[in-house]
Amino acid sequence: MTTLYEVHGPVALITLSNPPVNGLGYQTRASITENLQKANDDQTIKAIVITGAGKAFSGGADIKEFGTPKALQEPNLLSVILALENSSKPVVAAIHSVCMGGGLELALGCHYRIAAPGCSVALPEVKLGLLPGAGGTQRLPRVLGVEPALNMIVSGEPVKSELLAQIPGQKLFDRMASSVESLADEAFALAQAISDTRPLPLVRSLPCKHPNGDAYFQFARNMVKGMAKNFPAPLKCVDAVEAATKQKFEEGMRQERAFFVNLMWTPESRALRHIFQAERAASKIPDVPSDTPNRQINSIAVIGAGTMGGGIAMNFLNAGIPVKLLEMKQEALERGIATIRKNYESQVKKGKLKQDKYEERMGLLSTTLRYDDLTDADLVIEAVFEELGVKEKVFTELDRVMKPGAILASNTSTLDLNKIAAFTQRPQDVVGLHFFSPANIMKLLEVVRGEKTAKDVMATVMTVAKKIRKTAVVSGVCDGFIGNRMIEQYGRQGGFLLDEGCTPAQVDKAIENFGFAMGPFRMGDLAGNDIGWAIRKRRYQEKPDMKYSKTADLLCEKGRFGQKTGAGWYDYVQGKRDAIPNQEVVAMIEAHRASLGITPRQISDEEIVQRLVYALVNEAAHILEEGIASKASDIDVVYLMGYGFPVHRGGPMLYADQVGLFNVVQAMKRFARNPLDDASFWKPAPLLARLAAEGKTFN
Ligand code: T1G
Repeated sequence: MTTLYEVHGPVALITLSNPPVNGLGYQTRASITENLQKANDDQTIKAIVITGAGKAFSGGADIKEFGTPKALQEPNLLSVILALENSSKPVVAAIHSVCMGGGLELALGCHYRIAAPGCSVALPEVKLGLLPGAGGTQRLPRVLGVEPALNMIVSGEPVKSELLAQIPGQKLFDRMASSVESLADEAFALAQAISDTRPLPLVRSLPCKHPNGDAYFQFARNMVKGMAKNFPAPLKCVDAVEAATKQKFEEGMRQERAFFVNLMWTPESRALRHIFQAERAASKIPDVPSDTPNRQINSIAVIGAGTMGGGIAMNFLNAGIPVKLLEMKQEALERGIATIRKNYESQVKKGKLKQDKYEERMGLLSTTLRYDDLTDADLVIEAVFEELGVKEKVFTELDRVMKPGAILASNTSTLDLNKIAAFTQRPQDVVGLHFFSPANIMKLLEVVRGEKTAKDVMATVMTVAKKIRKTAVVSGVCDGFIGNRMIEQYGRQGGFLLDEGCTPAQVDKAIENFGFAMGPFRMGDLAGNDIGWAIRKRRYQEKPDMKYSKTADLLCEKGRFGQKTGAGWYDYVQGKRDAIPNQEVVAMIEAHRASLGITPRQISDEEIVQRLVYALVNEAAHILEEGIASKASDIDVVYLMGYGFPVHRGGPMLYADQVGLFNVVQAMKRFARNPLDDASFWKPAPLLARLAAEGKTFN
C-alpha cells in the first residue's frame, strides 16, 4: 500500500506515503484510485482530502520508473487525474513542502486546493528534457493565467506557494493555510464547508485565453530559442501552452500527450534523466552503508590561503561553518583574506549577496600562523604547493596537533594520497578532497579514497560535500584520479591531430560544434599551457615510452602560456577573451610537422570528435575496470560537472552507450592503424571490448 486511508467524521483522508518524496509510481497510483473508489462508495463520506506524508506532497511521477513498463501501467497518471475529476464527492488537495511535476498535475485534477506557505511548487519536467505530460500545460494556465504558467513550465523552477497565491485572479489555491501544522485541520474545514457545493468545480472547464496570443507566443518562442539551443523541450512547452489557448481542452490534452511521448524518446531527455539519477547515485558508495554514522563536523581548518585555499574556505563560510585559515606568513594570510573579501564584495555589488550575509560569513573566518591553534578543528583541508615534500611537512604537523578523530584531507590533484596518508600515524583519517578551480564556484568534488581511509570518514565527507553544495564523486588513488587522468588522453589526441594536419582552430571548432563550451586549445589557453607542460615534463621522466606530440612544448618554449601571457595557441586582446588565430603558431605547427616528415592530411570533424571523445571513453573504461570509479555514471558526473562535457549528451559514457560500444570499438581499431597515432592506446580496455562484444552498455 502506498497511500493511507483514514476517516475523520464525514471526510476521508487519503495520504500519499511513498518515501522519499511520494513519487507517483504504479503502486501509489493504483492505491489512490482504490481509496478514491472506497471513499465514493462509503455513504458516510461527504468529502475527500488528499495529502502527502513526510517531506513532500508529491515530487511528481516516479523518475525511477521511467523507461520501464510500470511507468505506463494503468492506472497511469492521466487515469488517476481523471478519476479525481470524476469523483462524485469533492476532492480537496492539501499541499505542503514540495508539489512538483505530476504531483502538481494531480492537485490540478482535484476540485479544491489548499496550500501551506513555503511550499515549492513547480513543473520541472523541462529539466528532464520533457514537458508536463499529465495535463500541466493545459490546466496550469487555466488557474494561474497563461504568462505565469508558461514561465513556470519553460523554466521548470519552483515558486513558493504564497507567491503564487498573490497572483491576481489566480485559482490555483482556493485557500492558503496559516502553516504546515494547521494544514490538515484547515483542509478538513474546507472539505466540510464545500461538501454540498455542486457542480464540482473542474479546472478543465475554466477559460484559457491570451489577449494578444499570436504576438505573445511569438515573443515567447524568441525568448526560449536562446536557452533551447540543444534542447527540443522548451519550444514544445510553448506549443503546448499555445494549444491550451487555441484548442478545446481534450484536443490540447491530445497535443500535450503527443509532445510528451515524443520528447521522452529524445536523446536529450535520456541524457537529462540520466544526469538526474547519476548525480544522486554518486553520493552512494557501494561498500559504505547509507546509515554509517558520521563524525561531527562543526569547524574546519584550511592550510594555505592561496587561490585554492581561499576558495575552499569560502565554501564552508557560505554554509555557515567556521573556518580557521593557516598560512606560514602574515602577508600571505592578508593576501588570502583580501582575495576572499574581493570575491564576496563582487557578489554584493552584483546583488547576489546581501551585505549582512557577507559580514556574517567573514565573521566565521579566523586566521592563524600556528598549527597549535588548529586542535579543535574537526576537519582540516590542506591546499598547499603541489609537491610531496611540502605535503609531508604539513601532514607531519597535522598529525602532531589535530585531535583524535579529526579528518585530515588533502586537496592534491596529482599526488599519491596513500603516500600522504603514510606521513601520519592515522591513515584511516586521511582522505582526498580534490576541489576544482575556482573552488568556491565549481560544483564538482573528487573525494579520493585512500587504501586505509575509514568508511565513516567517507560517509562523513560525502555528507559535508552535500552541505557545501558540491556534487561529490568517489575516486580511488591513481595519477590524475578520474577527470585529470581522462583529460590527459584527450589532450594527447589534440596534439597528434595537429601533427597530422589540423590547426588548433579546426580542432576546437569541431569539438565545440559537438557541444563542448571550449575545445582543448582554447581551454589550454584559459587554464595555462604551462600546467600541461609541467605534467608532460614529469611524464617524460616517468613514462619515457608514452608518445606525445612535441608541439605544445614548442609553444611553451616561446612563453605562449595562454591568456595569462596574452598569447598561447591563439592571441588575445587585453581584457577580452576572444581567441584570435595566430599565423606564427600555425607556421610553427607546419614546420614541426615538416621536420617529422609528415605530409598533412585533411581530417574530418567527425574523426576529430571521435578521437577526442573516444580517448575519454577508453581511459574511462580502464578507470572503471581498475575500480578507481565504482560506476560509469560517476565518470559522467565528473566529466559533465568538471570538464564541460555537453549536458545534452549526458556524459562520455552515456554518449558511448548511445553511439553503441561496438561502433566505438570499430572506430578505435581504425585509429590504431594510424602510424602517427598511439596504436597501443587505442587497444580497447578489456571491459570496453567485452561489453561491445556482448552488445552491452556501460550504464
Ligand atoms: N521520482 C522518484 N524519486 C525521486 C523523485 C521523483 N520524482 N524526486 C526525487 N526523488 C528521489 C531522489 O532520487 C533521491 O533518492 C531522493 O528522492 C531525494 O532527492 C507526468 C512525467 C523533489 C525537490 O522532476 O527536484 O512528473 O537518491 O536528493 O534535495 O508530468 O528531488 O535518496 O534514493 O533531490 O530534498 C517531475 C525531481 C518528474 C522532481 C527533493 N518531478 N526531484 O529535493 O532531495 S516528471 C521532478 C527534485 C513528471 C509528469 C512528469 C528533488 C526534490 P535517493 P533529492 P531534495
